[in-house]
Amino acid sequence: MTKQAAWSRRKFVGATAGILTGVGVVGGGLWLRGRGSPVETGEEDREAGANLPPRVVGLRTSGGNFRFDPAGLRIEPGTDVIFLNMGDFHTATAFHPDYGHLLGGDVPLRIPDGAEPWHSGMLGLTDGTQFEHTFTAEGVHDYFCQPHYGFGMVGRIIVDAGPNRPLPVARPLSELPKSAQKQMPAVETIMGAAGRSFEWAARLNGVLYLVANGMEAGAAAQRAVDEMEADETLRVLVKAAGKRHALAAATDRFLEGVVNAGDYEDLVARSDAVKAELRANHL
Ligand SMILES: [Cu+2]
Repeated sequence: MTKQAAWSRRKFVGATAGILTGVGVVGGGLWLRGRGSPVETGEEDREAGANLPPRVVGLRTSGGNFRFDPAGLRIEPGTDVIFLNMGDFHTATAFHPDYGHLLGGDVPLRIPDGAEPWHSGMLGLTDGTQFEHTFTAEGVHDYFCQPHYGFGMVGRIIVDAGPNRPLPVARPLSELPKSAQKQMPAVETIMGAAGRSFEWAARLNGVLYLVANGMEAGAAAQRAVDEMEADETLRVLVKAAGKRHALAAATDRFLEGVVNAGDYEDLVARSDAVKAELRANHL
């Protein structure tokens, strides 16, 4: 199931109100964990997730470096993922033999048997700036960017049906070029502690996405990313994932800032303040 996502101003307002509620739950859970209290269950994680911003994978170009941001993501069955072009021209395309023509040869199958393949089209050139796909099949879904495959622009989304299921198995990396092997996150990375930082990166992109779509559609996403130095924000947050209580607190304030910001300049100022605080705490 594939559709173009369009957020109206009204949806934006509703969604940001939801963010505030969701963050209270998640932030509280993380604080408890930081203090050595019982770890929240996957169920609670899922309930909290319902109120969070959408998961958005950025398609990025920075200094000759082409990448999906985040490169890995763990989701539950039925999750919509938005692929958002944040500069240059990119695609998000499943590794599936149907798309062999896009790479001038054979493309190996690297999504689960029977899963629906997807191809965004050329975002930023012919098919708009964003593409949405609903992931239903359990397992490892590998994908690539057509124009930047040679630079190793690949990503991995794992659909995980819960803690009682076996660890997902990826197809061998040896069938991919070296550059792609280097950028593909390991299953263990996505399923382990680092997966949490991928999740936050996708949610934070989701915030930027909502803000951008609330202001003006399309090109505003690029402006939001540029002006808020999202790259730096994400890097700092990912690095902070080892200190989760601080990460949760900072993220709470960042998202509160999004909800309460008077205008775009105010939002940027609030974002800068959170980043400065993270830096001051050596995160
Ligand atoms: Cu690309």
